[in-house]
Amino acid sequence: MKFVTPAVVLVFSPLLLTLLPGDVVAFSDCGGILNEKKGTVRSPGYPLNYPNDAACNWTIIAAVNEIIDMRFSMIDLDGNSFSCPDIVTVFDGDNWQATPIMRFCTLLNKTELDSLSIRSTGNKMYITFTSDYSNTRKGFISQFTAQGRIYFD
Ligand SMILES: [Ca+2]
Repeated sequence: MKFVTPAVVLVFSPLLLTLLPGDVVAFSDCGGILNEKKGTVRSPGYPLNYPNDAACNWTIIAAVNEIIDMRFSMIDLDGNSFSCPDIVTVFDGDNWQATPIMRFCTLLNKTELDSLSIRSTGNKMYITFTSDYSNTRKGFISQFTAQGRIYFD
């Protein structure tokens, strides 16, 4: 009996190490409908790397007389100025046919993140995230706030 515990550890720890950054664990936070006044949208698994082959979409719905302000505090995606295998897009509406506000597929530094201004014109915002079959990174995290249409910064 005294050998059971070490045997279990030996069997399972390589499996756990394999799964941690991988495909199975992370999908619980992949998309949804959000109608809170404030909330968070982040890549699946964050702050671990996002999985390959992810396809997530979030719809934020504010009150009729509100707009949505979104601030990203981290964007780190697999991509560069030549190719965008993993991509986040924010749309000014509630589906992918709405006007895109902004699209990301690389690493942004703090100055770049701070300079972003992402606001809907209406009370809905739609965010998509897709990753391809290889190379994952930290992903992204953002906070959204529903605000009255007339406001001062
Ligand atoms: Ca990738």
